[in-house]
Amino acid sequence: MSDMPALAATDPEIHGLILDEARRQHDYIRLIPSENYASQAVMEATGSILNNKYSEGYPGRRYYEGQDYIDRIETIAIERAKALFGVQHANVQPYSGSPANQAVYLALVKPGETVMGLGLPFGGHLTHGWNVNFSGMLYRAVQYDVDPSTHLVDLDRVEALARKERPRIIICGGTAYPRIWDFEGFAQIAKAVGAILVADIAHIAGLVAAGVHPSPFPHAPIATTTTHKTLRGPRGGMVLSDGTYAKEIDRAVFPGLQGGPHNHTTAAIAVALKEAMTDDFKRYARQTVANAKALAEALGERGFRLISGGTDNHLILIDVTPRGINGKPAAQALHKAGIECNYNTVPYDPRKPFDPSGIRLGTPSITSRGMTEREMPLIAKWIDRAVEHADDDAALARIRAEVAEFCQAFPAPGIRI
Ligand code: DSN
Repeated sequence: MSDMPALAATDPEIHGLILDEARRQHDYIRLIPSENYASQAVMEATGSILNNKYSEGYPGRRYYEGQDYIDRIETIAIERAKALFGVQHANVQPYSGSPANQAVYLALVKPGETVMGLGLPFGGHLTHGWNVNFSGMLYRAVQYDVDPSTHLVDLDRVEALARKERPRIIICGGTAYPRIWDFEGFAQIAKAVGAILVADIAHIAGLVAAGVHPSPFPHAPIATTTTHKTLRGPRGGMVLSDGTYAKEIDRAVFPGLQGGPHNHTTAAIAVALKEAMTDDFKRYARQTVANAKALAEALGERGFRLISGGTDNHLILIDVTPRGINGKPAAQALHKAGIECNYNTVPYDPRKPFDPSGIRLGTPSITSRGMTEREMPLIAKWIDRAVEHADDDAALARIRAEVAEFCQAFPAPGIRI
């Protein structure tokens, strides 16, 4: 991070803030499950001269000249995505996960038609039909939930809702659901009601690519994803499909929704997909899940209330209210202690999203730094101490110092301090 001489000369203020953020990312235990550390190779592609080129259209069908190398880059990204996820069609142009979902809606659903997804308070995403999002405004959104006692998606409840509401699409996937998605079960329901199944695998794409979480394919004809979470690429999105709706999806991304693709991001996605094909990445994905399980177990032993009782993937959702604290002050105390997470609603939360009952933790970033099950009890101990001493700034500062010292032993990919 120190070798940015032009930036330092042109804009020392921004340069300094980037260095500060690099230091922060290095010295914190980063547990936000949607974040990661992209590799230096991904960062170099992201920061490359590809930023300078406009390329509206698709490889071989562009509206601007000078696409010889861009076409090759986008074709490589597409082919790698197809190979890694075992699909017939991939669109690598969506700017992120929300635009990827938006493109699928635009391709398949007419305004006013019914869409069905997991409600935001139960771990779904805004774009799965939540009322303040385009998906809940332009479409008739119906939302399934999780079982009130197990906090698991109950396919009987999903099926009953689907039979009653007859949605055009059913979305499965979420942002705060710590368990395995039964894509096959969802596909049976979608088939029974004549709906198209769309799997949103933004959080778990890296786990799916590595075979650590079941694949939505061949059960779902379409999956959307971001590229920067467990997949560890640049900030971007993809729509993957069996090809049935390839034309509609491509038209929806461009020209339906977006203009020129971000070619620097496309190249970085290609690099991340190449990295994701390696045995190293498979080990990384397995370790991410092993770490989440070990951290969940250690937190459970310390009396934390884990939603659904644990985790099958990279994330952990905790109701902290039995500890006499709400999610927001707990997350703020953890931040003061050098541990970064986000506050989050828990299923059937009586509290509001801006000050909910829970916190959400995840292991993609710490696993990228080489942490293993060995380190999880210590991290759980710090979390426990920080929540216990949430009002004691001196105690939090002591943890913060211990955490910063600990982090020095685990190099963060893409960050040279
Ligand atoms: N919902 C965000 C997250 O999971 O953090 C991503 O859109």
